[in-house]
Amino acid sequence: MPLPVPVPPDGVDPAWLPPAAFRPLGSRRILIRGSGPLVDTVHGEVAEACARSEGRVVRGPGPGAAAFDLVLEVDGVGGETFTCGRRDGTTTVTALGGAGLLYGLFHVVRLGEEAFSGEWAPETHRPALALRMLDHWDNVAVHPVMGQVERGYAGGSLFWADGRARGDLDRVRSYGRLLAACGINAVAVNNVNVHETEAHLLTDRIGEVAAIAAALRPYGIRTHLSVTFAAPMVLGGLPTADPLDPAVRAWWAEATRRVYEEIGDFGGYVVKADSEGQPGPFAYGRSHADGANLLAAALEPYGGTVHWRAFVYDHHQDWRDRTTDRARAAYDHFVPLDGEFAANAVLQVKHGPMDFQVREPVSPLIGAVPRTRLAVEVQATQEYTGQQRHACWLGPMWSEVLRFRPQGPEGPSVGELAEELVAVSNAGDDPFWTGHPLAQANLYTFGRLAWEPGADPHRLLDEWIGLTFAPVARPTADGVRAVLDGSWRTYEKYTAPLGVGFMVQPGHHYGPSVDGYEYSPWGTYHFADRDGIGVDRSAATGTGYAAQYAKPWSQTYESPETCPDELLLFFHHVPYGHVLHSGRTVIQHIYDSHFEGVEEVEEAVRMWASLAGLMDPARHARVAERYEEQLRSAREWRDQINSYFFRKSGVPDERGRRIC
Ligand code: GCW
Repeated sequence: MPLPVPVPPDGVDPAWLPPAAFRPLGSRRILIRGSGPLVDTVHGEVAEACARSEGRVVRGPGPGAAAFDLVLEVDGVGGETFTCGRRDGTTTVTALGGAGLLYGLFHVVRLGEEAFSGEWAPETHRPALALRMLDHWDNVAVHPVMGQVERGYAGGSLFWADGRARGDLDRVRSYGRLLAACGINAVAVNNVNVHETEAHLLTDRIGEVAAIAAALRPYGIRTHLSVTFAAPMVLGGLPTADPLDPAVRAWWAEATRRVYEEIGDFGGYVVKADSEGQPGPFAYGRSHADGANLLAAALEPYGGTVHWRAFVYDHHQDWRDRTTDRARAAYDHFVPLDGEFAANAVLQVKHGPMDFQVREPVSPLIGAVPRTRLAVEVQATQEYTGQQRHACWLGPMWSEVLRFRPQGPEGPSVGELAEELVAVSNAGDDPFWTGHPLAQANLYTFGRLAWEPGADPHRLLDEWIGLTFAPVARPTADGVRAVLDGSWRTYEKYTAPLGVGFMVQPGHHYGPSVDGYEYSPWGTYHFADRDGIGVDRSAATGTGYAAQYAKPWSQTYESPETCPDELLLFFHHVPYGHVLHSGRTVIQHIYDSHFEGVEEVEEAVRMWASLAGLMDPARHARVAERYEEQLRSAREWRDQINSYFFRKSGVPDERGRRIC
């Protein structure tokens, strides 16, 4: 039986699955072979596309493939792999399982007319990373400071409303469909900061999680849950959450058994422990391996996984203390535990050592735990990259991370070392899903990169443009590409310079405040004085962080002479007159890049205006409105940063531009 395609509520943007994207497929004669729930989903998709465009679909063994333009068949025992080729006028997708067929179908949609022209030998497509996951930092209850979605810039939660799981889950089904179309296969439905209400999702409110899981399942997505390490105390009334206490172990085993009674294919737990006030094993003198293995043991009988976050650092640092370096923390905590984690425990590591800044080196932890399963975490929600008010396409940044080779040029890339890729989701109940319609490109690119970490992100951007604006005309494609392509570097230019990071307003993290975190306990400093700026993280004279890397990176980063310009102030404290590889001094680079960054935003605003009339007016208007704010904000960044450094250094701009 075909499963009907979910219909999102009126006014919700179709994102990268507009009906027009299905037209090439929908006008064909299509045969579907195979059975099972995901094949029913594929059947529903194809039936709807055909009904719209006068195609024809047959389900069953079929009368010989030659009579069809497209054959979608399952031939195997399961899995996500599919093969696609074209011969004698028939395109064939052969998948190992229902999930593979679903991904094969969306592959054909992406190819469009190309899927039905010429001939090509069968090509096999399989995801490089087994788990491609979104973590939602959604709260059930609206948090007094953070709102409903922590660091959420796209309205309220997709899953939770009025204090409980949404009754109408059509929007969630549509979300699952969008995610499947870019290759995502797992979702964690609540914030890693687990507050009191949300703690109960694990036990007495698991039925609500089950309802969400049921809505996502038809699109091949497994549901995960963030849990508090203190659950045995908070929910079970035990006097301790000590991971080695038998009563604690029994409590987790029983709680987990009940979870699987409700959700047979439950993915597992996500845990933020001993981090920013969340409880963890340190309170009992136990290690993070003890903590993770406790939950791993409870999940093991059912095939579940615990995602244990490595974001553990001291957030009560004394800013006067120059020896403590937050960047070192994840490596220092977790490298000694390599080899101690259970087989179903995955260490989830932020891609950089600090916190999702516009520019950071790759976390040295990623290359240093060969006996630990790794998930790399990126942030699609743009906490530090414009909060979905600024257009900032992060594809190139994530791609750089995934291609980096932590053990040196001959060693494996991050995309090869990681088993899984996780993004903090940027979606909410906003009609455009992501607040800024162009931020949809981040979600899409993330999913596709998780499938194929070596892919050229620019190709993925073109894919997104082709689908989202289908049928896309040249000027629209060129215009959208022009405003997004370099938008990450543009953002970098007008914000904190040369990898130094932060300089944001405390708390909400939007907009400039150069010294906002300079005398705070959060470990995020730039140390600017009248002579220079930057953090000395060298082994010779600094915090020693550079030595956490394998060669050659430890050497590359150790010296200001070899350190790449864009990371210079992350690794070194240098005088304003220090000459970069670019030939410019640091201070002149600060001035120039800030003027350039704003000019680039001005150019993007003009480009966007020229696209009026070429697309859905509501989408155009929403982006135009966001650009007004981006331009205002970029000018504010430019002027505050330039004035600050002019006043500190007393060095005038070589080009005599206006700096207040
Ligand atoms: O970047 C920080 C954010 C917190 C977030 C934390 C984390 C969920 O400011 O809001 O908490 O990272 O990743 O745990």
